[in-house]
Amino acid sequence: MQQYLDLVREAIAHGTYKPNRTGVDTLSTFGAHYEVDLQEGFPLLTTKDLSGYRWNSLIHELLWYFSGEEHIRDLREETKIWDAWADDEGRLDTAYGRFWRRYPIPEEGLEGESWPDDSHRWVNDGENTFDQFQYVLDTLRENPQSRRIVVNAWHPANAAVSTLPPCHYTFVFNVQGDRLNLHLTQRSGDIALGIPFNIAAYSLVTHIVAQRTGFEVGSFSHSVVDAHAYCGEGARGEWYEANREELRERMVAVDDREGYAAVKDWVLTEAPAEPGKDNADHVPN
Ligand code: UFP
Repeated sequence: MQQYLDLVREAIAHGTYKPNRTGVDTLSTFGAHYEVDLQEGFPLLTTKDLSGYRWNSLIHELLWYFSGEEHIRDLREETKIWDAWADDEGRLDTAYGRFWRRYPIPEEGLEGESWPDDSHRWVNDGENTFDQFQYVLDTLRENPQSRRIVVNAWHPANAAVSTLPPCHYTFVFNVQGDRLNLHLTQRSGDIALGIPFNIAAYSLVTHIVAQRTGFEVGSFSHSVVDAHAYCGEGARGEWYEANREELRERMVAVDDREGYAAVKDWVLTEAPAEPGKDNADHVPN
């Protein structure tokens, strides 16, 4: 997928060298955007192995989102991807599905505001929460021209204290003719590790919802506010900074897969990794 390789090139050639909370520095770009026509095929990148356990993890993670659970007690039987973020009882301080299916409604709204109450079909029984996904399915069936078909996983008060607030935090469905499109906004994207999974997961969501609501699948459109490639910590990070110009020249000259592989080999050969800190996995390949 050329758009993905352009994202890699843009970050490595022109990105800002940027330390961050992880301690592994990044080359970062602001405001990446691309669009994929899902009629032309499924965007499962081949630059990263997304088969076997990784594909299964993606499916189980998605099913877990749809379940609306705020804990990983069932999910962790299938995949370990969320284990590090959960407490001993399996609870997470931020879980996407909990917001997709059970977004909190204020106990007391301000005067003049409208909120659905218990008798409303999108409010879950027994708790004051709103099912955004049911709203999406119903609206696509009843009022498909709506421009309000939004799912929001971002809760500002939760995000302010969460150890990992949502990265892919909001998406919008949009119908054009008989095609169903999805636009995802992501605040932060690891180009090498996270983004290939994010592309596949939301393309799958588009397919699932299109099938459930009787639309043809349309496009997946993706905006990433901070799209970054992790480059290294310690000595490797310093090497990146010292060799920015040459790295930029080599990246700009690349126009095919082999070219990318050659730059990666050059980086891994030239850049000293500190013992135990070889982050080759993070180098886009
Ligand atoms: N990240 C992704 N996609 C995801 C996800 C995380 O790329 O779906 F959950 C990456 C982005 C970033 C890190 O490198 O994880 C989260 O760190 P921060 O919260 O500091 O942005």
